[in-house]
Amino acid sequence: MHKFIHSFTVLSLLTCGRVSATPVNTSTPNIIIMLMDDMGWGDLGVFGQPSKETPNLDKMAAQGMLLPNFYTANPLCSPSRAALLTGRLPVRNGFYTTNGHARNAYTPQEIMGGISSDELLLPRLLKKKGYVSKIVGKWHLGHRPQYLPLEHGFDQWFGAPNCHFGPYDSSKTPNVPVYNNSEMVGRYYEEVKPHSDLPEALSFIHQQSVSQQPFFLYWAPDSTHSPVYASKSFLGRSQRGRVGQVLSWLSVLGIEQNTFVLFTSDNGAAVMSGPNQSGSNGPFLCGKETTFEGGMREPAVAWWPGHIPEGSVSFQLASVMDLFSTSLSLAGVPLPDRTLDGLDLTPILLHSRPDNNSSLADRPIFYYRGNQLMAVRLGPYKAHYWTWSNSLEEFKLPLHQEDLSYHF
Ligand SMILES: [Ca+2]
Repeated sequence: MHKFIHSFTVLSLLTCGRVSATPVNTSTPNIIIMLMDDMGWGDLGVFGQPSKETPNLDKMAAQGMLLPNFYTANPLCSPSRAALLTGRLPVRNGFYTTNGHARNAYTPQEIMGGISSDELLLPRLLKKKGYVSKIVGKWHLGHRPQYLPLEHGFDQWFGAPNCHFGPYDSSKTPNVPVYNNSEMVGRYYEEVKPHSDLPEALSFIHQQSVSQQPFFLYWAPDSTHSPVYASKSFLGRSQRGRVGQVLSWLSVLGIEQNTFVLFTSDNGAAVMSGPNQSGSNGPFLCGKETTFEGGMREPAVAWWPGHIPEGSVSFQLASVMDLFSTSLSLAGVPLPDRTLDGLDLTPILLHSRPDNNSSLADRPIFYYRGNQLMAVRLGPYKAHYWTWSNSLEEFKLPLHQEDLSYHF
């Protein structure tokens, strides 16, 4: 109950104007990565989709930088998230599968494995500069105790190891557990509703603002992943508001000029769940699970008032893996001594000088599924080496067998 009272207080402050300003400390700016789930490139109004209304994201882009050529490292949740947090391709960090040619790694609720303990995740490295890190939302890098977020550098966690699948009514498939740090506090649809993450994020930001410790918030709500619901306050309305509430909260606390925010998605819209349970990939072909543009190209907006030029657009080829190196650069933490696939985007984000950095201008984007290199993009060109489609034998399988082949 205490948590909900505190969350209510935090939300109430949003309407009460600015509170005391925290001194700007750009040497260790706060870092917020907003990672949506299965949101497509075409789901943002700012990209021209006429049937989408995303006023807060459009405003975020107007105040920051739009990145139309931003990519994931894999068109499925788990390997994409592993790549973001390690700065490495799934074939390098080990989060991939080879069973089923060019299928994707994925962590269903009954999986035994998870992210390797040999991998260095972003929050662990940020700790070198005193950052306090919290993940709010979906983890999806393994649900066994040794794979959970607090074992890999996060200080706090509120969320679930998997999607909000269900609701289930069978004891054979119970609903997904939800954790507060290392303690399970309930299950989706039973004790916890899928839309419970925002107060946790706002409360964490407030706590860190008061303590004046730099923070890393990895906000990974999975509300845009099917099954899709609308909470009562948004039912029947197309306009969302949660991103706007986070940004407004930074302004209320007076830390907006000391907080770097990057909004993106883990993979393209799941057009196979359409039309009612899927987003839009705009003009791009196919979607989630594929290495066509609809599966790999993600909406992306960078925001840092006073540092990122307002209303700017960069066509730099960029990747979720760049968020690893970029965050370390912003925090002043040296890159770890290992092969990384992400690049430091700060020359693009902070100065808009892509022509001055040839290493960024010439970088390729690799499209993998499993350990199969499917395609490469370099500059305006994309080469497809291999594509995947269902076999005739698979189409003949009963539906439940087809689902199993998808998972593994
Ligand atoms: Ca996803």
